[in-house]
Amino acid sequence: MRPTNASVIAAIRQLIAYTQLEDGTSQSFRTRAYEKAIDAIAATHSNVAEMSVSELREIDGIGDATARKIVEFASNGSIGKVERLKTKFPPTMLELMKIPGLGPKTVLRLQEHLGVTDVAGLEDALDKQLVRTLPGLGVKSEEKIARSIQLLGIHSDETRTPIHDAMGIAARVMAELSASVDIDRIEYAGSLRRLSETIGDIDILVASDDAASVTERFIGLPGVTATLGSGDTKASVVIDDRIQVDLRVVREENFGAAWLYFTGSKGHNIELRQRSLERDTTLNEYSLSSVPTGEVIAARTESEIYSALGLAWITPEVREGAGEIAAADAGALPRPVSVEDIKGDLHLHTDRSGDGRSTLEAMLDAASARGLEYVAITDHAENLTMNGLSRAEMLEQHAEIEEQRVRRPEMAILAGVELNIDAEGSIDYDPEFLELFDIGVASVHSYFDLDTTAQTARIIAAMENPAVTIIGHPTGRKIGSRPGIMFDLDAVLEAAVETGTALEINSSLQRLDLSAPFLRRAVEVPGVRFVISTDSHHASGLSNMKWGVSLARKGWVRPSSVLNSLPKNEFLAVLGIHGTDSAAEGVQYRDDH
Ligand code: DGT
Ligand code: CA
Ligand code: CA
Ligand code: ZN
Repeated sequence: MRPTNASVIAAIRQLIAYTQLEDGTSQSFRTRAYEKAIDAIAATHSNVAEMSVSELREIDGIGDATARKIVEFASNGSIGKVERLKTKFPPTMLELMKIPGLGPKTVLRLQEHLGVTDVAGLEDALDKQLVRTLPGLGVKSEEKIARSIQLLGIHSDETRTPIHDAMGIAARVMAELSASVDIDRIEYAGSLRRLSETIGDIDILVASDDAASVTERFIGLPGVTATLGSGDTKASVVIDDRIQVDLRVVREENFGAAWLYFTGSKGHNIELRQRSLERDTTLNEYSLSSVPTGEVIAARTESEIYSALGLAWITPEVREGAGEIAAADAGALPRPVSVEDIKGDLHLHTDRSGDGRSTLEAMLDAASARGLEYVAITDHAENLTMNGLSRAEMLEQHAEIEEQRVRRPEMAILAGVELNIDAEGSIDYDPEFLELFDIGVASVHSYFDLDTTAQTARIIAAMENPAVTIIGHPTGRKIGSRPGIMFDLDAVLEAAVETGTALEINSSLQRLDLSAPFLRRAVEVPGVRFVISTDSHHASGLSNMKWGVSLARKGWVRPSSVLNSLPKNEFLAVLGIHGTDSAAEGVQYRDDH
């Protein structure tokens, strides 16, 4: 079977990492060409693995060298150059490059001078204070690297995968399996369904009457690099040398019981089983049955099982064995936020931002298609290196937004901005210019290394600025690659209430920021308001709203505390913006009081 575009992209990403090591820099002409090719493949609807070199070269963004590598990968399942470089640079060196502060140059020096090629070796070298002896490195960089390793929770035996990567692999495996064999239903379970930040293994559940065919196809899927075990109704494989995927096949009438069991968590399961025994019933992966008669009481859906246990269905994100069953029993679990609750998206970039990929028009089309009543266009402000917009560009955009308001009278289009919080908590532009915006999202994009006191102070200072409505991705963390800033959450929450600043729940699976543990603390503080935003850099990004909503559920966030669940007019009123339905008069959203 031909590899999918996702597998081709994964192969090119690996090629990029090895090329960076070969070139000793992350910014070479060659790696830029590969990156452009990835963008091009991501944008095409055809399967690039089925194309010839000349067909590939016709795609804008794919050059001759990359085209040849794609064809090579499509026919051999590997790229010769990567295989050669693997003998020179062990794959564990790629793990090292993910540590903040370790670029290809430093990783090469570690190998050359200290023989360090993996995280365990690096930790050892840090302990012996050897890293500071390398050219270009000192005590400070040594401390920074040690701190990154600690904060990221990277260990030499770390085998967990960031949810963003695991979700992509799960989606690919599920699509490929559904396409190759007849199944009644397919869903993911386990930590992935609970929206854990990192995933140990992916659990997939299939309903089918022909389990043997399903498991047989499963172990033969493209991307399978090892089979760990297989039987008639279950199998485990490794995908892309990277993550284990467990498959279970059940009959449709048992699907609910199996889905409940394999979603876990273990703690939740144990408490549920306890509760079921108290009712003279027994719960396992097949059904909930009566102890005295053995008769099946519920098995087909999760709801039927919860209901038989005297509970309303519990959303998977909160199934952590952390008090959710007692809360559900007492009717104290919040109603889970749903995508339908969300009426607007308040963090969107257009291609005016250096890292934005779609036009204003395309972003608004995507918002309309999703039925949104309002949006905020929040391109990067000028202080962000490379990606920010000058004042002149902002003014040009405001004119463009005016035109769109006339063409889309039903949608409130806010002229917003994503401001950069500097080390002291100041933001871009000046107060007069900032008055030209309807809404401001202020985010941390720099100075990740300040101490907790300084981080707390800069966030609070930003909240006190009248131009700031929302704090974007408050910690700035990227799961698995950047720890994010540390601040005093209680102080920040108090300031959020006092200043009426909303906290963003960023929907990107790489961020999931604020995190669920922080959200659970934030919901305890009366008056804290949230917004769930996608932070889209492409029109396709608006569909990530489902992850932000899922994160809000995991944080026990009530829909009523989510600002962008309000209908348009109420939302505009809360912001103190004069909404008007008459676009012809020229819409003025800004508050002039
Ligand atoms: P992971 O893979 O480490 O990210 O976390 P999970 O929760 O996906 O764990 P996994 O894959 O070992 O098992 C999937 C689910 O199956 C787990 O959440 C609950 C259920 N399960 C597995 N083993 C047991 C067990 O020994 N007892 C109970 N009650 N449930 C189990
Ligand atoms: Ca799992
Ligand atoms: Ca598993
Ligand atoms: Zn942004």
